[in-house]
Amino acid sequence: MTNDEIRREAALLFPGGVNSPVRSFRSVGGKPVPIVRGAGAHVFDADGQRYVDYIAAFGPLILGHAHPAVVDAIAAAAAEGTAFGALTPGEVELGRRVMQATGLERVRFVNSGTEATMTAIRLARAATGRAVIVKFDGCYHGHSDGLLVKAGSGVATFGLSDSAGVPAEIAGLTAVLPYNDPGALREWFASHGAETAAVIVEPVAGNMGLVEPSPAFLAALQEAPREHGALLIADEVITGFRLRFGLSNLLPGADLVCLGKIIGGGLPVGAFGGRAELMDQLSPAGPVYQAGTLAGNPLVMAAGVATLDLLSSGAAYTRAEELARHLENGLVAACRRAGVPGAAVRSGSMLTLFFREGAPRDYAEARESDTARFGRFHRAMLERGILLPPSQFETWFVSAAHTEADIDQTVKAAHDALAGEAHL
Ligand code: KE4
Repeated sequence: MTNDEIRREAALLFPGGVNSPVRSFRSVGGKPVPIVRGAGAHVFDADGQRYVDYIAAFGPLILGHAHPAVVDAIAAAAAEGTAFGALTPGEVELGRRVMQATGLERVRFVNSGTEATMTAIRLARAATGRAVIVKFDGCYHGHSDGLLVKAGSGVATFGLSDSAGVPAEIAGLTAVLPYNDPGALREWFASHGAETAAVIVEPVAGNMGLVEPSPAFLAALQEAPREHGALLIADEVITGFRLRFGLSNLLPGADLVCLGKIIGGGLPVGAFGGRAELMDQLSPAGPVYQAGTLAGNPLVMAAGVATLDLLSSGAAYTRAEELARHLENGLVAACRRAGVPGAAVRSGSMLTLFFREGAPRDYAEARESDTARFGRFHRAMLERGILLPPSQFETWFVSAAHTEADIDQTVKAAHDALAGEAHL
């Protein structure tokens, strides 16, 4: 099938022609690119076009596509059976590695980041006997009802539904505060601390584009909830095992941590963990129910074990970060030469190029970016064989499989793409 044939048939089968909205390319214009194969840092569409890939499946593929050791591990596991609905050695193998690298006393595997954050919130509500959750504008924690909430009119207000189908009664249990605003967080707790079960936060925000936390914000996150008997949930679905071999270490005081993406090596996964006295409130040890037919699936566990074993030496992080720094510098130079306002924000091997002056401190500032320019840039880069995440508000991922040649090709493409932009 060609790109067009796949798109045509997908449009008849799936709402919006995709199985996850961002893949539709609607926010950048143009048509979604059907990918048929990946190898290392490259992916290939159904028409045979090769791209240097910075989507990386939105984070899991820090080792690149189809790493032989990961593919072999999945194949070997599959040959023994794909699912048992029973305890398996693979869960123990991956669980041990996750706990050794993160220091979490207990962990539970689920099938997505959404399930991880949804259940961590349920656990926090049970542990505190409180109902209210705090999240931050621009952070995304998956699509469970209580997290599809947008900021109200004021600075720190109870949320409004951000999706049809989420009743106001549910949205109203989630407060939405500005990211990187320690004052707003402390003010919230001063007036609503007694009813707040937990705060959930991305230690480095990856869903408004990459926005880094200020030290004062990190401090407030670890002080204010604790002062009021609330829990801190660190959503490390992106940052976990991305910035280093383990957690980001930006929120060491978190009571619960959510993981996903990298720990499944590209297969469907989520996980959450924390102190035993908290986690042991989960069924069947305790009264908080959560379950999943394919939780701890042996193929996912095998892919995760192979991935973490390849990451554990730390060499992949050094390599990926070095290449990402090279890309960051090249993008900044390309914007400067073209006279285009641009800010490259990088944390380890993840980065975002914002078409605005200066790195945004929160979602309001990220939204000031020239998204129309990003759409033109995305299409121009695609024409030059570079596949970027199809939104100004997503994060680019560099893998250990990228090469200097890939980065040079990307930087040259950016120069060419922006040169054509300067007059716009
Ligand atoms: P999933 O349910 O998509 O596995 O994970 C939800 C999630 C939770 N927490 C964070 C910090 C996340 O970034 C995500 C999902 N990330 C998006 C892209 N940034 C997934 C891409 C998509 O929705 O197609």
